[in-house]
Amino acid sequence: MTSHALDLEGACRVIKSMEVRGAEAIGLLAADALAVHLEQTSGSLEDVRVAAGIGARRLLETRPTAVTIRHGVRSVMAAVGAAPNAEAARAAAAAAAHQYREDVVQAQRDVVEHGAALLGTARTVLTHCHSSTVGHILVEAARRGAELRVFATETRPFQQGFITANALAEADIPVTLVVDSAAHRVLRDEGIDRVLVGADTIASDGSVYNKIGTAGVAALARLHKVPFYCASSRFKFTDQDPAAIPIEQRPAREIDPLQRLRAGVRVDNPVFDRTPAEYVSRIITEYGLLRPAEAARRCLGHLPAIEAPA
Ligand code: RUB
Repeated sequence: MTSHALDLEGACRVIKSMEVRGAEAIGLLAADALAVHLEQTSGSLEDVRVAAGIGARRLLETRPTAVTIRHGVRSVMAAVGAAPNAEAARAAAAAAAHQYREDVVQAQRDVVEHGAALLGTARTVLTHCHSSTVGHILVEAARRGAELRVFATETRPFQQGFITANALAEADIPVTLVVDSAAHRVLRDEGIDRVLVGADTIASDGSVYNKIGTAGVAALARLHKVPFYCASSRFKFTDQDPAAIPIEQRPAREIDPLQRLRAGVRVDNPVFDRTPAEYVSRIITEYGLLRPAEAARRCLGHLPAIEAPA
């Protein structure tokens, strides 16, 4: 599937359904989809701006925790806001989406470089969920000769651990899939020397919002004195008040697809959690390995100040 082929509603649908998932991918798709939507919007500059505002809101609603959608959408909105006429606004939106993609891809390359160097020659790693950033780090480290052994948690309820496990197997990296509740045993018994996860959002205090269960793995890593690393480019950082970062709730059927529960049983399905900064040894950024608060300061300092979408 090429993201460029999608209209706004199609993009919202595949992001919401998680056909396209992972913070980086959904931010890129959101920026592209908004630009394509504006290319298809005729009329005055005011018409383009109104369409941009409505489209931005639709995209932001799809997966509220991931700040990458906000960054992608804001890049396009800023370009539209600065344009003198409708035609220029449409062209600027397309250019901004393209630039956003280039910047995100380059930043991830740099993160991967630092991450692969961190892993060195031989490491046993535990990871949670599926992060494209972590996946690329592991593959690159192996390509450079690291004799990796990876444990991947299943990641209930959506089971993104299967994506991680299959991708690593495809790259000939020895990988073992475990259920989430095995994290304690694995950290205690399997000689894990690094935990490595991705991020959906990182707050200015350095706390990491990532797939539900990440905070538990981090607490267990602390218990077992295993360093816990998060791999993230600047495009995951936000200066929003941490208390205001929404945690996405997804439908109960993702936990109970066979509908075995009786009426009256409540299901709580928050799909991200917050790992406190003190549980995070270092964040692997494009600027190197940094302590969480320093990573936030550096990364936020390199993000353009862009007005929030209307
Ligand atoms: C995915 C998830 C990933 C981050 C980072 O959650 O939590 O760890 O998004 O991924 P979901 P990436 O499956 O609900 O989207 O490194 O690819 O940006």
